[in-house]
Amino acid sequence: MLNIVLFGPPGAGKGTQSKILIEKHGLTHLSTGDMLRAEKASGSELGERVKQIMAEGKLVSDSIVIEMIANRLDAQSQGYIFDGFPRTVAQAEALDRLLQSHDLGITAMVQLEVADEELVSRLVQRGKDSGRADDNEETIRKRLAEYKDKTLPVAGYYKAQDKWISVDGIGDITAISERVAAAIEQYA
Ligand code: B4P
Repeated sequence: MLNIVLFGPPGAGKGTQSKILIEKHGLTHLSTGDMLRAEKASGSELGERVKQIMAEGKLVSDSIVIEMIANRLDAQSQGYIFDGFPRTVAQAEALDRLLQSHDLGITAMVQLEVADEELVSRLVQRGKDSGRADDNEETIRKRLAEYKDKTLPVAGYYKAQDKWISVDGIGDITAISERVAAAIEQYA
């Protein structure tokens, strides 16, 4: 069973590469960004609470995202892609505990490496195409700072477990997916 953490800064291609991996391996896609946007769109009380945090480019609290993930683990799943989660070391520790309680574990963490200016340019373009509120240059810079401060240490957490793989995330989407596939094969 494959359980992959797809990791990288905002705009690195996590959502894009997740779709390709899901088709190839029949995995369950768990994207905390998608879940939070769905909460916002539903107008729920939780959605109202996270709306402002996301618009400011900050991270939503660990307890909210951990609970969202815990509620979506499914005994029938053939494996998971964790997309945009864990984003803090506390989330990574909680994920390990959660998976262990189901006799599961993370197979590998794939980190997509992309330079900041390329990230900004991709996300500004997506903002124009999709109207996504947090894809404007000011918020993107804040999201990148939040990534470096709180999320990058998560790579060290998986390095210490010998589960970390770095993949060049610049170039053609298909070529990147081949790099990701080759990286995962070392662990599968
Ligand atoms: P996310 O939805 O996870 O947003 P993201 O980091 O921007 O990644 P995304 O998957 O959307 O982008 P992708 O790289 O695929 O999070 C949004 C917010 O939710 C966070 O800021 C935070 O507030 C909150 N949140 C989510 N999870 C959380 C957690 N665990 N804890 C706390 N808070 C949390 O794609 C970007 C663009 O690049 C696309 O337009 C794509 O088409 C393009 N692209 C992809 N690959 C490319 C390539 N090779 N070349 C050119 N363009 C490419």
